[in-house]
Amino acid sequence: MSAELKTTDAGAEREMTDGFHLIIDALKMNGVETIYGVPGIPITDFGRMAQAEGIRVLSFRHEQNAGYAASIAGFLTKKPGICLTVSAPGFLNGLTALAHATTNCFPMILISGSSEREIVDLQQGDYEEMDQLAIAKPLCKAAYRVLHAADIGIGIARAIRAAVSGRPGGVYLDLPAKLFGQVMDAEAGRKSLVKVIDAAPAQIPAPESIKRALAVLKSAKKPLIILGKGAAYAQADDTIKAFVEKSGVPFLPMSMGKGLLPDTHPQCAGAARSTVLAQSDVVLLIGARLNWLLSHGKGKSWGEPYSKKFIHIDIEPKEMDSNVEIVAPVVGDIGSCVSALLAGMGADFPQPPADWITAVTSKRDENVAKMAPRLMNNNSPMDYHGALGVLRTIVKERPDAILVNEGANALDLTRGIIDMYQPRKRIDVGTWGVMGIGMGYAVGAAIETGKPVLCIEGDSAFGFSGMEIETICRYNLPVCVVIFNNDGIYRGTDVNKGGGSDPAPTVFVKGARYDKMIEAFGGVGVNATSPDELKRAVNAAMDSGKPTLINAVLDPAAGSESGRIGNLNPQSALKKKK
Ligand SMILES: Cc1ncc(C[n+]2csc(CCOP(=O)(O)OP(=O)(O)O)c2C)c(N)n1
Ligand SMILES: [Mg+2]
Repeated sequence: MSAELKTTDAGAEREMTDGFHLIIDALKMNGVETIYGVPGIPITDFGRMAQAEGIRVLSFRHEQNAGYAASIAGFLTKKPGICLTVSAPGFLNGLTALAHATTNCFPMILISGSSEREIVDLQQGDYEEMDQLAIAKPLCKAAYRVLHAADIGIGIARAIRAAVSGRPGGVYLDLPAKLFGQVMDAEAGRKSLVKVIDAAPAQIPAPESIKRALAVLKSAKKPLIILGKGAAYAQADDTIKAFVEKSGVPFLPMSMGKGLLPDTHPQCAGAARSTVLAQSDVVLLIGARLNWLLSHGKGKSWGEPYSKKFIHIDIEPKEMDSNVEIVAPVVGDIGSCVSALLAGMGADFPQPPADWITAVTSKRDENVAKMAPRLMNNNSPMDYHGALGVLRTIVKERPDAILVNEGANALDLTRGIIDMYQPRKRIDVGTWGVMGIGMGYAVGAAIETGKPVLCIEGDSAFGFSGMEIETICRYNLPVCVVIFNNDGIYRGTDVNKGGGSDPAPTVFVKGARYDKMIEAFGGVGVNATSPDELKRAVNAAMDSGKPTLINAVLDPAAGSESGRIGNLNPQSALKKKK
């Protein structure tokens, strides 16, 4: 613990400490090793001191990216990722990532300095005045403010527990500027710190819920398991694999659930998605919500009017019956629930009917075979399939690398084409389909895992966090960014229908050379015009570990409106005008 001697009014020498050091001590006591943030008043000195005390303090160019790094750190480690921001504008920049963490159920704490309470509350116009606590509250799982140095220990303990227990999420911790300088007796300070014991206690499912779930699964003629990112988060990889394999049931991984079992596993139904969704009769959801990503569990893609039964494993009871009836809710943490299911299966759990397995595997094999020749083209300029064909092989050869992915076509086609082999290796836009996670995730993943990172980025997607390539170079992180440059959002061929000189809203500078950006910071830039060139450049980057940015020149006409979700664009009830 850091403290110093001070002479009190009574003249006696006492060891004293302050808010700065109590926060650092509380974080360290609870295992926080890294802070992601942007410095400024009132947290500049705090960052310096935290670094001096052995916490890794990573400084970004924009708080949103620091926040995304913290959020993915939470997903990858099951410990809250910490983002540190200045008041008002810095806080607001970080808030998007905090809301993103909450929506995606990632544990994260946004710690923000704030201005003088007395002035803020009377709205007297303080430097960066804002009632941050009130603004954060509706956007996160919990929000707290600490006013007294003696409460720092309990405040940080509450924030940590709130972030990781139950369904994880984002927590806001408001630290007014005055708090940092508050002084108190060091011994009392030491005693005020709280080490959080069992921050995310196991939540054991009710035995009858397990029996019910197994009975429903047993009755299935066409069962399906869906693995969501909650299943990946749980770090119950061996139990989940054992359960899925023992059941013999085809499984469908959601985007960030890919790799829990390899996409090449004989039971993987990823390439037969529409068939299994429409035709299954019993669906077991493990850490996957029936939100828009699964068409809310109803409608044409689920084969309606044909109906099916859902078994749902989730830690949040409110998730049950959120969109459709759940006939077998299993509420608890995923590790405990799946262990209980596995134990309850006994030795002679029936395998799914052979005709269902044959139907699923033949559809999958047919789709995989259909795709294969498209992935082998060496066209220049490239199309998505040619570029992804080589990247797919690179990921296969380097299964422990982390894949970051965002864009529209760049996202959907990568997700469909690139097989994953290990859990928590694919990290992407998540529940909101948000652009901007790219470089923040890359930094967070490289720091937290020590593994090489490959980012596959749409040219628009990259732009949201592009300045962080300086951060990547500054910390010399093993990150290779591939930009699928098709000159715009969805594609680069739109024209201004008004006929003026402005380009269409979806179109960017033609023939942009993103590779030159990283050269400004000492990284390696490559312009790749064919799959062969792309392959060479990515392999070199992954071998060297040097920060690299590859401008992959795609045909501007490659890509479709909104990738795979063009159907979500609103259409007028009126006939289209010319
Ligand atoms: C924060 C945010 N702003 C805007 C969007 C809307 N949006 C969806 S995809 C996309 C970019 C798609 O273009 P690109 O990344 O170049 O991928 P492409 O389809 O061209 O491969 C945008 C702007 C979003 N999802 N998130
Ligand atoms: Mg694009």
